[in-house]
Amino acid sequence: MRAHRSWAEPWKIKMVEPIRMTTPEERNAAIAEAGYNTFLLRADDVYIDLLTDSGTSAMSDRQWAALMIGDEAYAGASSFYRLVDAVRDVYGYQELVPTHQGRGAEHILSQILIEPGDVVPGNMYFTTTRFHQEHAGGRFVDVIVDEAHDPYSLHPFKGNVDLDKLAAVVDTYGAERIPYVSVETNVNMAGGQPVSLANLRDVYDFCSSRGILVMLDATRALENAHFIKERERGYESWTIAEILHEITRWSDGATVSSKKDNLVNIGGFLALRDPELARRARELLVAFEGLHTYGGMSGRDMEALAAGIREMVATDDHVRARIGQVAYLGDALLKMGVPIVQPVGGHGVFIDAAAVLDHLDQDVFPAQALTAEIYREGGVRGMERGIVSAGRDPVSGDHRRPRLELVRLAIPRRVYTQSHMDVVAESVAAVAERRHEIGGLRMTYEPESLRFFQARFEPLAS
Ligand code: P61
Repeated sequence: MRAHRSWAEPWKIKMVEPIRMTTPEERNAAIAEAGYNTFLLRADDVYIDLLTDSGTSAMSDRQWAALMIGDEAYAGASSFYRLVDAVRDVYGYQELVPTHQGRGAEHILSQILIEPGDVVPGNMYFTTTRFHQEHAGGRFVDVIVDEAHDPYSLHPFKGNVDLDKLAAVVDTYGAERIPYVSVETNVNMAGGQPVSLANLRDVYDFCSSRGILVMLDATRALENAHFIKERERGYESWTIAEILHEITRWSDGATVSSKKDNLVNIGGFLALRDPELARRARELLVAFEGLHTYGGMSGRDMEALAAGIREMVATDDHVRARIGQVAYLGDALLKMGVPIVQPVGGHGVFIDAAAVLDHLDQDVFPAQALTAEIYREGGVRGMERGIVSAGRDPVSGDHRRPRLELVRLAIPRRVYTQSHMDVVAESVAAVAERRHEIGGLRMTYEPESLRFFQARFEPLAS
């Protein structure tokens, strides 16, 4: 029998950034000061920062070198054209509309396509995506498969669109009220769960025959491609680059936050096939983001982004190691008996806060409380992904009550080591052990939209 062989990252570390462990007293003070919201902590008070995988990746030496050749011309910078080429080669879209980050692209897309009263079906909401759809006068309707709402369903493609649900939405509202279907790759709020190629093809066939566009949120399409290679029959021997092309093939365009797969700290884009749609997008772009050849990024940002896009598909080992690290943390937590969303997704591990704190009602924000407690325990910063993130229904004004009440530990790319993951797992397990001592929270300040970013809380008197 062949001995087990470990994998390792296809890079070595050239530069380090010191981090500091704080004392329990410092952390108690910091989290109280932050209103029990990890978004409001100072990064200096955090030991291992798993708040997000967005804009937190480590760039490669090639990307840093690319920064130096950034062309800062206001119009027509050579860096822009290098970015256009990278997006065409790697994603296969001809029309590039650069934006400062993902939500800039969502804003432009929503404004050019959505009319007041329209309905936008999608495979689970994402906070900023839904905000921009509603801001444009539309309404988001969830058409993801039921399994996505079940933390323990082992369905290999929990990001899939349920075609029956989609057909029912089209029957109810009519195709003319549906400007596009929004399909997210590696669905963030479901736990980083992939969509299969078969499903993408079916959705595209269904929509194109009814004159409905399909717009991908391709923010984590690379990570989705990895799961297709691992789980979908017929693609085992395809390269990640080939699978990525196949993903985007079944769409009319995409919004991308380049702060994730693309390995940069800032940037994003809207990519389209239709030149006329792109023309309309550029008209808005110059008002909201910047000129159509930079859209909110500097020349050096675009240069590093073009390099990041090529680098992410240069070797399949990159994404394998990235997701391998996420799986490592997931396995460690499972071994310690911590309930997490399964299968473990692409960009982080999602703890089932409803199960850990099953003595708390959803109205006292169990995931928010658990996130704060994980920080207090060992300086590890995660993020609430439950009732606080879901916000209120704009019509009824009530809390939306998602079935998933989660704490997300998102892993930045190429930043932390396996030992950091061990420390995180031990720290979370220690919190889970004293779960009965953990009480709920009361919201003391609630912003009107995207409340989770800046809301404040205090512990309920026990
Ligand atoms: C994140 F708490 N994600 O996961 P922008 N689409 C998708 C995203 O994941 C995404 C954007 C669009 C973040 C940052 C963040 O509720 C939150 O470049 C699938 O951030 O504008 C961003 O891209 C938006 C954290 C965003 C949140 C919204 O951590």
